[in-house]
Amino acid sequence: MTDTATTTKTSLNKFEKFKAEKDGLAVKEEIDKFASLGWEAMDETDRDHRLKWMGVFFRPVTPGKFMMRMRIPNGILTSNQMRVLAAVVQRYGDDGSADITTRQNIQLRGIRIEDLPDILNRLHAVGLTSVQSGMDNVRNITGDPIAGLDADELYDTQKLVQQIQDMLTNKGEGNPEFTNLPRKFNIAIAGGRDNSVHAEINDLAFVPAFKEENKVFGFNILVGGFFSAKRCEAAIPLNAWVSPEEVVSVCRAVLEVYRDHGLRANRLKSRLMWLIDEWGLEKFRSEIEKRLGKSLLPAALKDEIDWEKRDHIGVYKQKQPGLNYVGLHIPVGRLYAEDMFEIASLAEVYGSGEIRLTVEQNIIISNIPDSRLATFLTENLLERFSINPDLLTRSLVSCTGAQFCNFALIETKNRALAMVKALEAELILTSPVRIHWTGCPNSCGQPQVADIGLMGTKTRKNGKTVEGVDIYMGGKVGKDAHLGTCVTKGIPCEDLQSVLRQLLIENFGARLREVVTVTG
Ligand code: SRM
Ligand code: SF4
Repeated sequence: MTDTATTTKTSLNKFEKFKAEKDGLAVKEEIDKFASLGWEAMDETDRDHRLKWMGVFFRPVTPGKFMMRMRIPNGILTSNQMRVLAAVVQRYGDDGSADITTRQNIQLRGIRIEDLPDILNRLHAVGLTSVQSGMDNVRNITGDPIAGLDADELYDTQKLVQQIQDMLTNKGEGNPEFTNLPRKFNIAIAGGRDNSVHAEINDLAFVPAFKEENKVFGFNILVGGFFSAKRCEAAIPLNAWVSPEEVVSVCRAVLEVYRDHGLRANRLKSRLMWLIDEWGLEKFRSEIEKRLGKSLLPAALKDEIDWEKRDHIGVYKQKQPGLNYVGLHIPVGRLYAEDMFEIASLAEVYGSGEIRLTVEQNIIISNIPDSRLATFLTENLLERFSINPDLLTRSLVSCTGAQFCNFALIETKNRALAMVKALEAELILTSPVRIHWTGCPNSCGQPQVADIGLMGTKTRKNGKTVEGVDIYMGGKVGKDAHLGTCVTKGIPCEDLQSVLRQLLIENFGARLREVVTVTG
């Protein structure tokens, strides 16, 4: 490791200390031991922290029932893989469920430590991995959810995303080169014109851009985007343009610079942007060039993000003649084993077995021939996972919240769903309004990208502390993406419906439904 890491040793925080004592990935070799010991007898640092290097999260809210965060590169998996994930949660009955995450990924719930060896074997057998998906590692790498299907795409991101994941996880086996970053790290690659990955909120993002009068394709690079309780920033241009072939080595170079020089003393100031602040963009850029062993080309004058963001819900023609992809709305991303088996079988019976996930926590089934489409659309599952949901439901996103997350200040997913249903019952809307819920200032539910973002807080009402939200507005996605800001603080959740009703009427063209009074 690094000169910076050595010089900061005097001020190591508890996380840096335990990482220095034993690398998180070391627990990979101890899974059998943990399984026979049981969660209560395990070393607490291994259990509560290091297991996250294997994607396994101790949940203080549900002790003994762990969460497992997968890696699903570009959000694409096979029906066979989905079935294996379904079987994993099925064995936990009512405790078992799965969530599609805001990083195009899947988290499994109810996991028992004694089952881990078997689960990891099963995942391995179908080419799935959960390695390095938590703590100070690179999170699931997002790519265009309709990569390879979209007639209008500029670049098919699938292979690149997989190559980056393979580089940083050693093809899913774990790669100690990148298991001790100063903090988490997010990477995204946009392949279309609508920025479907929210490039601007990633530590490192690649957005399509042409050079030489639209003749040579590549990516402009954005760096330093992140949300945290302390600070939220949109990514800034690095003033660099790379060809697709250079993306993996640039990811490696940026990660090496961050690993070796990122700030480690204060975890609240460890994300990449803090290093960029300290160094200035020029020095940061030149350190990346040193690692690459060559100069970076300046950014293309403009990037190609010039569309409004699509949500992919509904039926769409693919670029392959005669084939369609269909986006199903999964309410707040929550799935149960039966749903997952059903989705897998629909993807096989009607499509090619491919299933895709979106950062809006929904699912796309691809490669459905025209001849099978009408029958597919009559399937019962589409009543629950609609292709044409109501306009608030359609764009609803929610983080995990208090049901499983000990950071949460409020319950989110159930409340979010109940709230949009109540608002839809009283309002007529003309277009979707993107409402994002997040249970605490960590912002996993990305309230800053929403039309209306709701961030959990505690507030006072009638002399009592109650669950409430801070309201964010103005988040813009797609072209000209920018972050929303906090407009109102501390609205008690029990008063929220009327506040949202008013916001929707005043800012989003909603109208009250006529109330018909029946007399006599
Ligand atoms: Fe997150 C921590 C859930 C996307 C910012 N996040 C957590 C933990 C692990 C906290 C914990 O141990 O309980 C949550 C797990 C709860 C659980 O049981 O599910 C958690 N984050 C999630 C997910 C599942 C929300 C969701 O419902 O979709 C998302 C999983 C993504 C994935 O597949 O890897 C998730 N988290 C995000 C995002 C959004 C994104 O990446 O686009 C952010 C903001 C963007 C960013 O990171 O810059 C985000 N999560 C955080 C933070 C604040 C990071 C910071 O620098 O301070 C924390 C707290 C931390 O890391 O210390 C956090
Ligand atoms: Fe948990 Fe807070 Fe993230 Fe929601 S935003 S999942 S409550 S850490």
